[in-house]
Amino acid sequence: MKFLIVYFSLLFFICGFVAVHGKILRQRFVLQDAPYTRLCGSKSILTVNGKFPGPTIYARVGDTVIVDVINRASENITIHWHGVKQPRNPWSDGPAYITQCPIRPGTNFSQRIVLSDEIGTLWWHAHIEWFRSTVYGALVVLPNLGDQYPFPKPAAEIPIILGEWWNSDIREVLREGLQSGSDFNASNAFLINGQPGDLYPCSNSDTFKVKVDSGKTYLLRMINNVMNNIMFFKIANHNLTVVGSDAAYTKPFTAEYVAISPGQTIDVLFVANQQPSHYYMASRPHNVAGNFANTTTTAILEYTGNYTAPSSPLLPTLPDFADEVASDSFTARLRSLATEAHPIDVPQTVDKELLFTLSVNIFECALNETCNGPLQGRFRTSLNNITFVQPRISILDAYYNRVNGVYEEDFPQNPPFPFNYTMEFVPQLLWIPQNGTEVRVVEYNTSVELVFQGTNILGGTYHPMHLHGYSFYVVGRGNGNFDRERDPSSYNLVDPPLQNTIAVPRNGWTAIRFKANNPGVWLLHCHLERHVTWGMEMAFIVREGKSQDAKMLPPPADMPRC
Ligand SMILES: *[C@@H]1O[C@H](CO)[C@@H](O)[C@H](O)[C@H]1NC(C)=O
Ligand SMILES: *[C@@H]1O[C@H](CO)[C@@H](O)[C@H](O)[C@H]1NC(C)=O
Ligand SMILES: *[C@@H]1O[C@H](CO)[C@@H](O)[C@H](O)[C@H]1NC(C)=O
Ligand SMILES: *[C@@H]1O[C@H](CO)[C@@H](O)[C@H](O)[C@H]1NC(C)=O
Ligand SMILES: *[C@@H]1O[C@H](CO)[C@@H](O)[C@H](O)[C@H]1NC(C)=O
Ligand SMILES: *[C@@H]1O[C@H](CO)[C@@H](O)[C@H](O)[C@H]1NC(C)=O
Ligand SMILES: *[C@@H]1O[C@H](CO)[C@@H](O)[C@H](O)[C@H]1NC(C)=O
Ligand SMILES: *[C@@H]1O[C@H](CO)[C@@H](O)[C@H](O)[C@H]1NC(C)=O
Ligand SMILES: *[C@@H]1O[C@H](CO)[C@@H](O)[C@H](O)[C@H]1NC(C)=O
Ligand SMILES: *[C@@H]1O[C@H](CO)[C@@H](O)[C@H](O)[C@H]1NC(C)=O
Ligand SMILES: *[C@@H]1O[C@H](CO)[C@@H](O)[C@H](O)[C@H]1NC(C)=O
Ligand SMILES: [Cu+2]
Repeated sequence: MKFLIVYFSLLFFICGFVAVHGKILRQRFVLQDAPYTRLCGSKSILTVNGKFPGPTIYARVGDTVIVDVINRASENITIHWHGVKQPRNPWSDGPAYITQCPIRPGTNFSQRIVLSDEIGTLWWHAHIEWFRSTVYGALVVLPNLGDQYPFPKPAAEIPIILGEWWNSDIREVLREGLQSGSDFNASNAFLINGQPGDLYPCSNSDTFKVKVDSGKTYLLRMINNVMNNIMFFKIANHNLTVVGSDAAYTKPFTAEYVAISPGQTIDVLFVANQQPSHYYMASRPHNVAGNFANTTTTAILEYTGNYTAPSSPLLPTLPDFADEVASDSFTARLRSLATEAHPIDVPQTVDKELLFTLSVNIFECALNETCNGPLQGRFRTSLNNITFVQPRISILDAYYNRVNGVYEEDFPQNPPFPFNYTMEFVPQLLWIPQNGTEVRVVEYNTSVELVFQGTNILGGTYHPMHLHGYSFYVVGRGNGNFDRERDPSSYNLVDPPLQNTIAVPRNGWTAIRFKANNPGVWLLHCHLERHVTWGMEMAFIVREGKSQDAKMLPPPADMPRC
């Protein structure tokens, strides 16, 4: 009896303290510079374990993965575990100067990736400068042993990671853009699993190929790590059935193509039910603003068996790059599975209503400088008219250790100056934002509704918004200005999708809800790299609750220092 009590209190202590429910796994990530040849040229890129894309992490629901990140590269680095909520553990989240200082060359940091209810496909990527262009990989969260998928068991699971490739050094692309104030150079190619496919110059041998057996069902775990575009994806002659997104199951729906945001994951099934042959899978950007290359990346689906393959596989017809309806209507079809076995928990009431505008702006050029952005100024971006200025130490460090002067707590709950956000010609007086390192403080357990409102300043575009530390329910979306009187009546509070990244339509709005039950400092940002670079980010500080399991864990001893 005594033994049992000790055992139970020990168990309680362990669970209550580190919240471990599954297994503890361990993995080594060695950051290194590696030479790489692509598209008629060679350059040095930053990689993990010399691989591009980096290693896939496999885990099961509720596991904790300890990743020893060892920086043997020439650059400061941080790694973010995209879509992992990290309950009470913001220390390992990864965004540079938000939750940690960079891991400097020659140093290391053991990060704890604490999974809870995530199930399906997630991923990891560098979260500093533009290094995620080559430092990324998949994080697959399988069901617990003995649990089934809520869809037909696939014969195989195939990761499809979309990427974007520049022939130049990525540091130069970033530096040049920042210096000139103009848009960044367009990329040279898009990639599927690190390969451009054979429609680009010198790329015949650089094509990802998948073998399939006639009649079988396959699961594609799609991840969009493209830097600056939503992507369309399609397989010639094969329909796709969406079954999950952002590590949550969805109500299955069949589509001829997928539209996937940077930061988003989508799990799709397809059946190899066509004439045995070779078929292209293809992906190309959806873009309505900014520099981009209208090019197509391909992979090849090859049926097994004895047949004569065509000299060139069939290429699917993707939606036009400017087709906003094709992109929006796909995103609008996502719904949570919401069954007894996979219930959801949408906040039905709201304690805090927030409205954030998303704008592309300009700064005037300094007198002694030359700028090539709009109106001879510099591109900036903002949330509620504040363009984020990176602090010198991490906000989490400053918050936890009460260091003054690093950030301010005045991030506005509503736009500081309401106007017709989607009007055709926004007066120039409204184009210039304000500098700030501003956070929004939220009390523990608050039920938050956040409405993202696109603006038409400098033309308007879509914004894939990503929140760290949480998944959120996407309860509503629409065109034009959000109307608090009218629009909530059309919310879906029954089976809204649970996402960590959501594309807010151009000149439209999107409403999300989440329960602020994960204390810490959590970044909110657009997942278009050009927009983050120009300042489209802010952080929430979610305060601790009273009970022990509502408090942050203490910082790890090997936390990098600035
Ligand atoms: C990390 O660095 C510390 C200090 O240099 C060293 O003691 C430790 O062995 C390193 N850990 C790993 C996993 O390399
Ligand atoms: C960006 O594009 C310009 C114009 O084509 C070119 O001169 C410049 O070298 C490019 N920069 C990089 C880093 O590729
Ligand atoms: C794909 O779905 C569309 C509409 O749902 C249908 O018209 C078409 O026949 C399907 N194609 C294949 C190859 O199954
Ligand atoms: C974009 O590429 C597609 C496929 O190559 C082509 O059909 C289309 O005309 C291109 N659009 C523009 C505006 O270049
Ligand atoms: C493949 O089919 C051809 C023509 O039908 C036949 O000559 C050949 O023997 C077959 N090969 C195999 C491995 O079955
Ligand atoms: C312009 O002047 C500011 C201060 O007046 C200085 O910080 C900046 O470095 C100067 N820029 C250039 C390009 O000389
Ligand atoms: C806002 O601007 C749009 C586009 O010009 C216009 O259609 C709409 O009527 C305006 N809304 C209001 C409330 O003025
Ligand atoms: C943003 O703030 C700047 C500086 O205060 C102001 O000039 C501008 O009008 C504001 N824009 C909006 C859209 O509120
Ligand atoms: C905003 O801050 C940046 C430094 O991050 C500075 O270069 C710029 O001049 C500031 N602009 C304004 C309008 O305050
Ligand atoms: C959090 O809110 C829920 C109601 O939504 C309540 O049942 C629970 O007790 C609250 N927890 C804490 C720690 O405040
Ligand atoms: C690397 O990070 C450290 C710590 O913040 C900083 O002092 C240093 O300037 C950074 N190095 C570069 C090249 O950005
Ligand atoms: Cu954006």
